[in-house]
Amino acid sequence: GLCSSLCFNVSIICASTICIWVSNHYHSQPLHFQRIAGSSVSPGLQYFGQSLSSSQDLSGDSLTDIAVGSRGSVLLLRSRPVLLVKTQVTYSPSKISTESTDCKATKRNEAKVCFQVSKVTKDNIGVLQATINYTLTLDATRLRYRAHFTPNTRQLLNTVRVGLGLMCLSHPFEIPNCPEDSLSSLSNELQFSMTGLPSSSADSLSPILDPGSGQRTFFPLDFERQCGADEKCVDNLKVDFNFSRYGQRGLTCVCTVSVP
Ligand SMILES: [Ca+2]
Repeated sequence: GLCSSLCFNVSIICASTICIWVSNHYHSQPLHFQRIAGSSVSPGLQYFGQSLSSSQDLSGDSLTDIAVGSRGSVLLLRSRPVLLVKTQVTYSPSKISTESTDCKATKRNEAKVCFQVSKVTKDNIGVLQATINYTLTLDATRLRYRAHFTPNTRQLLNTVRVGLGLMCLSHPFEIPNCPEDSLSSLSNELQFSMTGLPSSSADSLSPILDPGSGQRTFFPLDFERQCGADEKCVDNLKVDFNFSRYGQRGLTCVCTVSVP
C-alpha cells in the first residue's frame, strides 16, 4: 500500500510465486524487485501465495515479515538484516623508497587490509556475524607486476570472520628494486564477497551485504620522489640536439644526431 517515504509492496504475479518491490511511490519504478517462487521456499507447496499478510514484524526482531498462505500451511518469510562493509588498505611504509641502487635486492612492505562493518537495518538482533572472502592483487592493472607476496605470486586469497566494527589484517609483500617504471603508482586491488552466518540470537537468520558496499576497490601505493627539502617537484628537463651530418643514400635519409 501507499506509505510516506518508501513503499513496501507484495503481490501475487502468478500461481505459486510472489513479488516484493520497494519504490518511492506506489506508481513509480521499483528501487528493488524480488520474485519468490514457492518451489524455492519448500518443494511441493501448492497454491503458494493464495493469501498474504505483510508490513508487520511477527518474529520480534523489528524487521518486517510476510506471512504467505499455501494449501494446508502458512509460511513466514522473514526480512534479513543488512550489513554495509567499507574497505580500506594502508601501507607501511606509506611510499616506496627509490634510494637503493642494489637491483638484486627487494624492499619489504606491509598492506593493512581493514573491513569496517556496520548495520544498515534498524533491527534489534544483538550479534551479527559474517564470513568475508577477499583477494588482494598487487599492481593489478599491469601484466608485468612490480610487487609480489612470494616470487611469482601477486595475489593473496584469505577468509576472515567479521562482526560489527573494525577488523584489520596485515599482509607483508616484497617490491624488487629498480622496477621498469618507478613513477606511476602500484594499483593494488581489493575484492571481496560476504556470506552471512546464522545468528543464534535471531533464530538462525543470517545477514546479507548492502549492495552499496564497494566490493572492488583500488588502493594505490606511490613511489617516493626526491624533490629536495620543500618536497615540491618542478620539471626542469632540457635536451640539446646537434645534427652534425645529413645526407641521402638512395631513398634513405641518413643523419647523425649527438646529444651532449
Ligand atoms: Ca521479523
